[in-house]
Amino acid sequence: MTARILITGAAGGVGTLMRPRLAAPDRVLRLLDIAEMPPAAPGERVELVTASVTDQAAMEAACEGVDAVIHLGGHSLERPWAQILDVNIDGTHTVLEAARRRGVGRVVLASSNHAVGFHPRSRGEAGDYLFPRPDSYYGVSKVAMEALGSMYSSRYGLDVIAVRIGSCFEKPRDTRMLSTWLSPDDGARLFEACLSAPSPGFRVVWGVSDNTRRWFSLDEARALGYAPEDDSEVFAAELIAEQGEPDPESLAHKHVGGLWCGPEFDTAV
Ligand code: 15L
Repeated sequence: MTARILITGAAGGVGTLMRPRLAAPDRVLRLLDIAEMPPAAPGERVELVTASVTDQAAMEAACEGVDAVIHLGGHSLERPWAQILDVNIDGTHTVLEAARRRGVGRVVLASSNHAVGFHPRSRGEAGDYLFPRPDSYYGVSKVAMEALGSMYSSRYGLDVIAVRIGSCFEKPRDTRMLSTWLSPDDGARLFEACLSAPSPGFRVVWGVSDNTRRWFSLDEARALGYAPEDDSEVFAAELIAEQGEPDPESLAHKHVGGLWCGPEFDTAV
């Protein structure tokens, strides 16, 4: 039987990178977003749904006949509290509740390093299940996402995996991302592991490539079956030539969340 995977926020950065990479002959990707998405290419097995993750009825309809949800939808940067509350926190509740009501057994949640952004880097590698220390309202929403995922797993038996994504872009954009980069191909490998691991229950894993300068543990992700193949080090010489050697005392490198821990992010209201 063909598997059907619902991807929320499919028009966003990570969604766009995952669309071609999660395609498979025996799979239909149901892509949901409020933003416009490129139409299906010839032979591409996708269904496009225009809806908001905050719309309960639309989310239930989108969950119909779905085997798993990858929830990427929501604001991906800092926003005023009301917007974070509505789209990221209430939206995640809406998605999980829709999955539960429609009998979807597995939900993969796009959490973020900003859920634990204020952890000082001086403590060494950030382990799995690090206690929340959000650096922003956005980070608070990722903590809430993990809490909601935990509750839906414990109370209703859903398999829920929260991925604390580092920085998922085509290439690392600065020297911090030499540590936090999740290559798009490794991102797809990690999501595949999240989709196929037998009965994972509730897990929190780091979403990062096997970077030489990695700050995050890969133990729990590997336990799910993730086998990363990429390392940001191939971009190191170029980035360091442009931006200088990373200074552990600088704002960008002092805490897990980098610049998000600085005054620039004090302004959200
Ligand atoms: C995130 O969670 C953001 O969505 C993304 O835009 C990056 O800022 C990333 O974290 C990061 O920390 O590099």
